[in-house]
Amino acid sequence: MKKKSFSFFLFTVALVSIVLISACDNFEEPELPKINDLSFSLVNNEDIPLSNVWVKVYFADVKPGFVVDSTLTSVAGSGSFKSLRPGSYLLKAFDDSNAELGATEVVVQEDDTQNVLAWKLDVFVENYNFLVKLMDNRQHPISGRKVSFFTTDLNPVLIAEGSTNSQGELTFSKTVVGSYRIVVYDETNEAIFAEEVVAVNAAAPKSKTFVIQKIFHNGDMVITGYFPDPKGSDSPKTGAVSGAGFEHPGQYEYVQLMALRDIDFTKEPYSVVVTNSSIPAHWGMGLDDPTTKRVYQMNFETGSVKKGEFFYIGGSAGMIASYWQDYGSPLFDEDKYWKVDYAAEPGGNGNGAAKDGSGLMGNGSGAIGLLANSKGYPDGVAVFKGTHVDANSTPIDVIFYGTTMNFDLEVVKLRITDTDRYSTVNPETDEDQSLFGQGTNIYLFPVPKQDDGVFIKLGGQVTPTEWLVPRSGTPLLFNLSAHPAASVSDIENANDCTIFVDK
Ligand SMILES: [Ca+2]
Repeated sequence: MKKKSFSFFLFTVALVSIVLISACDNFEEPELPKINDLSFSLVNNEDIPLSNVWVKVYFADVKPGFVVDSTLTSVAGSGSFKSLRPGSYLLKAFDDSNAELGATEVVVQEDDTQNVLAWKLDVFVENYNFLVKLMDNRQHPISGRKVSFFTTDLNPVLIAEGSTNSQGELTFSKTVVGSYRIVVYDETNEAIFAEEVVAVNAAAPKSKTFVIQKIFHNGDMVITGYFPDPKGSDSPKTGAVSGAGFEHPGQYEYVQLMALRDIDFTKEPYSVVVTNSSIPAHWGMGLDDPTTKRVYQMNFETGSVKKGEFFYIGGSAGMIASYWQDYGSPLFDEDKYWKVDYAAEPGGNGNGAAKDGSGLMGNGSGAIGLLANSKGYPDGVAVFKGTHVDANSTPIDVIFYGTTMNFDLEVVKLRITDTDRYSTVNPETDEDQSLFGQGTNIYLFPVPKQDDGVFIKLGGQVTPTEWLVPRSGTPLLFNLSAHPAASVSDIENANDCTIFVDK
């Protein structure tokens, strides 16, 4: 009995198993209802996006009055519905007062990629052409600048963008009433340069002008460095012997410049005037007093320079980094360096006495690192077109170096020009300020540590018309004792040297 029961049990288990297994084999998963998304864009007959429109979706056939879903169009006139079964639907658009603007039938397809609807409605939308104009501070148009129109929401939406044309203009057509943030990009068209929120409506102006301030200069050449205090004697007489028996080939101080166009000095002469630790009356003071050492002029009347090249004017040694003990530094190329025997010869055009014993440019004293922390008076270096410089002459470029403004503006009348650091008009008050020391014209470039042989690289980035990056002044320890391999690369191609941008 027991045995039979057990056999029956086994049989039953086997049978049930077979039934279960076969049931599993035949089981069909019920098909999930297919659901798709429908996205749409809504414009009027002028292709103006219809924003803030309520769009409701209804079943077209069954339950026609039943609202399946609804959405508000974005500022770009777009919207979407999620999770619609394939089939026929009716879309209706309503304005903000719930008046129906129009309707359209749409079939949601099995293939979800088909479910994109471009929908046009015959609706008038008030709109305007909005003009953005970019000009520099000399009223020249600025072309090729990216300008963007954004909404003013917390999450701004880009409405349109483009580049200014040769007139510096960009028109945003079909701009609907609203408030927008206009973004003007910088020269790289990446970073924001300026932005402003404007209202667009019937009463508001339909244009906006941005003035992009540029740092214009007036130079055919600019001052890019100076070596006012070489190690050892600054201004020995040619042939004098010092150090460990070194016979000086000339003097060692010089100014570095960069040409911003090709210039043949035999046809177009220029001049450089420097002041020296003193209170000069004006750049041409030597014409009034030939014995003064407060100014010294050096002329470019020979040779030529090429656009973007560095060149030099200074002591007749023509050495890059003066001397040390019994040997001199490498020389500048002859055609890049204008030699002036400032120890023996009076200044160009009779402007200033020979500088024997006093040096061309003033030195500082004390030190913080490679810079002096004290200098009695600021000194200046100015470039003039032509070789006649008098009290009324205005330079084409000018720098001043020092540690403190210390002179009497009633006595010292050194004219400046518009540069990266000085301005003939006070940018805050619009008052004329044609002299160094007046108004905002108080920028001082650094002074090298005394008698250590420090060159000042002025740096910055310059084009033939403007400073893209203003000059500042970085010291370079530049003497043969510390730097026996001194070369022009150190002051022309290294970090912090002035960069020419030809545009
Ligand atoms: Ca000196």
